[in-house]
Amino acid sequence: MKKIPGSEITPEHIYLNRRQFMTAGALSAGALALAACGGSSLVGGAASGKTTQAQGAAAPTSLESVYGAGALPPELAYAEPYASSTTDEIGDPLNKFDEITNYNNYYEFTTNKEAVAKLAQNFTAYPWQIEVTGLVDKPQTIDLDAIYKKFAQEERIYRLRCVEAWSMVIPWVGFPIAALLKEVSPKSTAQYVRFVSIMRPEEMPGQNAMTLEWPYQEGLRMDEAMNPLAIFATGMYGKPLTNQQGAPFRLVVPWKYGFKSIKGIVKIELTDSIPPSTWNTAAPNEYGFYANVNPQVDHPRWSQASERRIGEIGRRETLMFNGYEEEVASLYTGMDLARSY
Ligand SMILES: Nc1nc2c(c(=O)[nH]1)N[C@H]1C(S)=C(S)[C@@H](COP(=O)(O)O)O[C@H]1N2
Ligand SMILES: [Mo]
Repeated sequence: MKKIPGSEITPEHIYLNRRQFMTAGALSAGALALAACGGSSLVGGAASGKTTQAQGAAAPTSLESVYGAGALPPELAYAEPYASSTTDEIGDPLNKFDEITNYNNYYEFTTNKEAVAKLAQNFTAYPWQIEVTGLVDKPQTIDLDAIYKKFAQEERIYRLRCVEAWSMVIPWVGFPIAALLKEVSPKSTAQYVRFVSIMRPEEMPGQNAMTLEWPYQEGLRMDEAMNPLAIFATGMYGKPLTNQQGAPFRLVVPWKYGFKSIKGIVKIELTDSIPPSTWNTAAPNEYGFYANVNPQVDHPRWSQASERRIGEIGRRETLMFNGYEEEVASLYTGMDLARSY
């Protein structure tokens, strides 16, 4: 057995202990000062531009300049990429910061994975607001600053498995979807959660092409969204998300194919009917609503039995539910996984 029991995963390997973050924050204080002076590329995406303005004696940290002073817990304010571990909970090494930020699927910019980073450089990710609406008692539009103040950000090291059969191990920073949903008091009639990405063709050249229907949309069943593994990510390696990763706010659902992990979310709607999802709409015979990682159910055009881990030679076997079977299999009891692809 490669895997450790799920009961051990949560407290010891997935949740980042606040203390560890604080220790690392203290260690990287020197590096942070250097980054502010050099305007270095250590801070990616939207953050790097603002770093230059942050020079001088009373300069805010790069993260404060992005999120507003005090918006982010100080222990998360790293200049250097930081993760609490060098591997995930089954011993797979983390992908490098540069690998994760230079090989991306974000069709709003381009279908060329290696060109997303550059095209996304000038995207305006801050300020940002998210509308939470639909079958809830307390609909609201939440500012990103408020999200940082309200929800403790924690590290989650997850495998990301794209339906195209490549994968990475990524140390996200974020918080459970369940925490945000609780805040808006879902009505008992709410059965699904719909997520909608930003529509901004003037900054997203790919939206001027008809590659997909815009804006990008995704959905989860309510119980899937409430599962503790499902998170909203706001950062990675202890830094804010880069634009190419879907800054400033995206979904990460590690047991499902990557296309479910929608980027640049501006709207969350609770509904009583199954929400449309972009890839399912584009090719319903190839991409289902569930999209659970399953090595036994092939894509019509390729095998899903194995995958190419970015940075490695050769292939790895794909794990059922991407290795999170113990945590999520019970969500699908009685369902035909081959049909509910
Ligand atoms: N809005 C939006 N979200 C998206 C996509 C996209 O094109 N647009 N691509 C998806 C796909 S196919 C994958 S594999 C992951 C990739 O995330 P990464 O680039 O951070 O690795 O984002 C998903 N989220
Ligand atoms: Mo993907």
